[in-house]
Amino acid sequence: CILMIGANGQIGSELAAALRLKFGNENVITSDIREPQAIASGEIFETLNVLDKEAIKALIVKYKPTQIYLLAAMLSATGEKYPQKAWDLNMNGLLNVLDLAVEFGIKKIFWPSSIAVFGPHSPKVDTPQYCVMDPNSIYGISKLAGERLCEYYHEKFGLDIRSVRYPGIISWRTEPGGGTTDYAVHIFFEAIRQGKYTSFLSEGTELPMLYMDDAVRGTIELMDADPSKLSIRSSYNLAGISFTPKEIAEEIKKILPNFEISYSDNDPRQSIADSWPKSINDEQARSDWGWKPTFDLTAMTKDMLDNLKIKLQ
Ligand code: VAH
Repeated sequence: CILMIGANGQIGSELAAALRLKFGNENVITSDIREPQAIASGEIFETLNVLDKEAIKALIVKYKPTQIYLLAAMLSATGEKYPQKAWDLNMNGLLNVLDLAVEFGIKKIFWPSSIAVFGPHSPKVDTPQYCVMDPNSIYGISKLAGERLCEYYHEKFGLDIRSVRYPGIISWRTEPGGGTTDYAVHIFFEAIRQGKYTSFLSEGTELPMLYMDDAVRGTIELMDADPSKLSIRSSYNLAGISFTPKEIAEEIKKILPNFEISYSDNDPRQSIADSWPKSINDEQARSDWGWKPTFDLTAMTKDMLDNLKIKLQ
């Protein structure tokens, strides 16, 4: 079975749903620091603090998982408010899972990295798999260190750990919390709720993004891939669609002509966004395991608004 740690978050909640569909409810044990609003019948949930190594061990002994997905982390914007807590959660949470995976011979591990591992001196356009990486957010620093640990545990202990550098993820089922790319989710919610949105990132701030459906499918494809094909054991670049707040607002106006966007300035998240790439080269993932995104800006915008019209009515 699969043990998922951090299953209530933006990615965890949708990855859990996809894994339940693929493997059955009884084979997906979800966990997070607190109970979710609702647990559907047949779903298995355990409260778990990823910093409590004994508690993780107890769940491994109880359920004997063959795979662990570690999605618990503090994202970039919240991390800048509580850097020590972000480092502790992101690093010691990962180390607990890595050590227990070696101790119990867990077959496969998934751990998400982020385009936040790139920094001011990384190439901004078509950012390659390998390049200068000088992240200056505690979140990015913890993800870069995490990538080094993943590769080390693979080389030294033979751990089959797999990872992708997610761009900003766009989804409608669960609102994200504490990220810099969250504007690109909130804009859709506000477009339906208010017909207008004030962006905390400037109109020309281009960032790499990926629609949740593509992110979930790509993650499962990576986990299903033949390990001999995987040349990267730090974390794979993944690319979807790069756009600016201005461009996404224009796309929304094609469906909601009265939508209005405005911009606030000197938001602390602007400097985080400015340190990140504008677009990502994901050639290695495409050639190693056949990665390919399917949603473009138009398709993503339509899917988001169609679903939010129902969800928010
Ligand atoms: C964040 N959504 O904004 C996350 C992600 C690339 C962005 O890491 O912190």
